[in-house]
Amino acid sequence: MVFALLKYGLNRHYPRVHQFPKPRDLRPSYDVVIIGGGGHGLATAYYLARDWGITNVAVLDKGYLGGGNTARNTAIIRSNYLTPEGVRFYDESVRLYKDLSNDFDMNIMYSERGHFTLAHTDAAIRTMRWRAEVNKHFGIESELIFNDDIAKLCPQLNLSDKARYPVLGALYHVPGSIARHDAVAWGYGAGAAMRGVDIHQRTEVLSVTREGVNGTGGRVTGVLTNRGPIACKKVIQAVAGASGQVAAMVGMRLPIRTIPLQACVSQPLKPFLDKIIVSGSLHVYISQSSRGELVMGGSTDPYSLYGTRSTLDFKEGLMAHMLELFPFLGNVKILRQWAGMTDMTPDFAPIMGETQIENYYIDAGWGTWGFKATPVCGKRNAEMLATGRVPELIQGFTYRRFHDYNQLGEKGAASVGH
Ligand code: PYC
Repeated sequence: MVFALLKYGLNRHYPRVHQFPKPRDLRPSYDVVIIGGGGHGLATAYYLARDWGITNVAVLDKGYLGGGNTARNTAIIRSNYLTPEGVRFYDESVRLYKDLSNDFDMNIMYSERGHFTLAHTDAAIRTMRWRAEVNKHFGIESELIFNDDIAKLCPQLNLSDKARYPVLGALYHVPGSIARHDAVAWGYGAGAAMRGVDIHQRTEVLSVTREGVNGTGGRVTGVLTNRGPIACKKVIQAVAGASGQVAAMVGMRLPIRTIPLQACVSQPLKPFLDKIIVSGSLHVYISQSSRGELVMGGSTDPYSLYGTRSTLDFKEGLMAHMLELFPFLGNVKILRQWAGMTDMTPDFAPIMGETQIENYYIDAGWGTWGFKATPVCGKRNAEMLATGRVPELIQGFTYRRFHDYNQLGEKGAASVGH
């Protein structure tokens, strides 16, 4: 505290200016092109510049910075996964998140809340116990608790045994947190741009140019955009919601289905809920933001679609389930509703790393869990692009697992009903 006061009080450059430099023209060539200016793409650019000194980098986005799923998620951060690969990966992300406000010198409003995944059946209790054991094995604070303890930690929750699906227990994950999602994108974007990375909005990639193409292989030489061609040494795609379409430009067919996920917020209420509550069986998740709004979502829509429209159906179903958990919220009004597009893989784990195209890398398959992976994706993508080696932490997420029957089986850790 004293050190921070001195550091800032005596610093002529404080408060630091977080403005983005003026957009530049497209350069004819870059070392690295990142397709997608959402959290993952911007974080990759940030760590490339900060940790590896690689700044001849372009981030291309067909819309605006952080305007896709980064702006549409419900900002939950956790590492209570089921597989060792998932737990270790998201644990690194949580650790990076905790320092992000300091790294950026900008408040991302990281708030540790504690995260409850409710179990309403014996089968769910078994999965929660399993997750708790895997988590503890990797030093992560998660445990299976029962209703006496739930009532102490979250007295607002309806724990009546007369409920339609009574709560039997919960996986309680202490580090579960929320953060301001836009601030995460701005922090990474500004940090990358201030170090010399070019961020080009409204710049759509129309095709990826390759040489030596034989079937689906070859080597990347550049991209063609709506603003002209760019030559480059390496390309990574990080375009949640459009992963299949962009991968198709290099002849890759991903095992992904794109499905809308809707969410909404209520009018602001006096703070009453300082925990994150999830029930996959009731298709509900909820937290209260620092503005007092209840941030809520349910299950994915029951069909594949490239669309972000909202439906009354979703809202009615979600509210009915919400009231089972919090019956006293009956008069609360909904303020806004929206949707994002989730790229679902068959094993509910992401696809990261190299592809069969030389120098073409992928960051995809983020389903309903992409926001929480933002820092670790940026950090490890940057390492991979800089060194040419796939970091051990993400090797399990290779697309090859679908050829080699090495799927991961992360479905039991999805918060969202499917
Ligand atoms: O995976 O924690 C999660 C989540 C919450 C809402 C959407 N995904």
